[in-house]
Amino acid sequence: MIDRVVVHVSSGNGGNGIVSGRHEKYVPRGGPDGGNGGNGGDVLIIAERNMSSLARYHERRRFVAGNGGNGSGGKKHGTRGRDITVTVPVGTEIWEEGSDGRMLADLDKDGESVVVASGGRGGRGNPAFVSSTNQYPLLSEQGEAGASLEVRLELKILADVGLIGAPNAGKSSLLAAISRARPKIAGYPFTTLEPGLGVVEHKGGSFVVADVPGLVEGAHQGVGLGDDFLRHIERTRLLVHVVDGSIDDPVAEHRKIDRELLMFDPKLGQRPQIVALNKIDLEEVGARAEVLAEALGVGGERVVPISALTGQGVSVLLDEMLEALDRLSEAEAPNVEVENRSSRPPVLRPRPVDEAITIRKSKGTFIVEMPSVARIAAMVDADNWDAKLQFYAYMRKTGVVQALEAAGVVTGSTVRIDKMEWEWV
Ligand SMILES: Nc1nc2c(ncn2[C@@H]2O[C@H](COP(=O)(O)OP(=O)(O)OP(=O)(O)O)[C@@H](O)[C@H]2O)c(=O)[nH]1
Ligand SMILES: [Mg+2]
Repeated sequence: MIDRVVVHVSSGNGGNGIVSGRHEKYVPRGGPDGGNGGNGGDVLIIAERNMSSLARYHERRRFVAGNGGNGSGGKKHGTRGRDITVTVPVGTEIWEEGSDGRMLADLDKDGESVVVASGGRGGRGNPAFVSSTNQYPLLSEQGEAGASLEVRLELKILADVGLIGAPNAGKSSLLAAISRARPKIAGYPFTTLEPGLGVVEHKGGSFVVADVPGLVEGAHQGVGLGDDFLRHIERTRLLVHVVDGSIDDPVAEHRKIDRELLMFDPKLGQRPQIVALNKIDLEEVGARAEVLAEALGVGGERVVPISALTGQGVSVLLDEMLEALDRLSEAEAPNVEVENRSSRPPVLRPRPVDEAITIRKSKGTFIVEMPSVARIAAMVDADNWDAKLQFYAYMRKTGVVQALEAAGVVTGSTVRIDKMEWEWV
């Protein structure tokens, strides 16, 4: 089973750099002092081993990081935008949504992360434009826009908990009681033909439970529905053995099934197990529940009397399941990993592309497409002749003027960069 969800992520815009500290005779040490804009926040996705499904993202699908603050005078830089971290289970693949979307990352280690949307860089303030020929720049840079994209998260779900038990014991009823799964439930054996999964959310934790067809004597040799589905529970970490309290000898039945497991795979026989003594809502079961629980627990297993039908005892069972899984996670986590948590795997960051100058001609207007220059154009004070002259010099330095001339710009042509439009002289 694959859990799949598409989320929308947006990184923050960079703040603007500003022009400040103009050269005026009465300002002491009045050099350029416009602050840089702060970088926009990133959206990161990080793998976390205590998560087991993407269930929460079926409800919350938009993740927007914060914008960087604008710079201000006195070389005060803008604040950095707030990052947003999306946690996913270990094993989640991150894809760019769309027909030709590529895989951005395969987060298969705890703590591994990827930046799916980098925050826009903050624009530089005017001190960055100081050169030997220009001591008092009137240019600054607009913050880079953040990125917006749709990202598909995909997780192959492995169940944490396997529900086992004899046919008709109430395994599917229990799955229905604790998750949103809606398996077929009926009063005859072998109602369940295929394993089904449900995601359980309980007290802030979440885990995946697999419901499998009932087990009978000889199952390990293919009796009943065969042993195919047993493979599904081989990879679970915890078993919940559902025992029907209303049959003649629940204790013998429980033992019989444990033996089957052991014969199918000795490792399954050693898997931690919680016994759910089911159907205690029935009078005859309720009356002997205590005696049965004691007999079922002689091997040291936890026994929780429940009714999958009325919900009685189910929350106690969930507490026990969550606790057992937490204990297992602790035991499974190798010590080195804990020690190394501060030196997490490196953050994967998509490489920025190199920039080219593109000149487009539309209805007689020459349109310059070059983001780095456009960001400066966006900040030019159109009423300030000196600033415009400086911008022209900057365009010459970056090769824009040459590119425009090569494209056929002549005196009188209209040129546009970003919002700025003027007549070529
Ligand atoms: N009274 C009572 N009946 C229950 C309870 N849990 C399940 N049942 C009934 O027991 C029957 C079998 O339930 P299922 O949930 O289909 O049992 P199962 O273990 O999934 O059965 P298979 O899929 O055939 O192995 C149904 O008639 C249920 O309504 C319970 O707590 N109390
Ligand atoms: Mg069933």
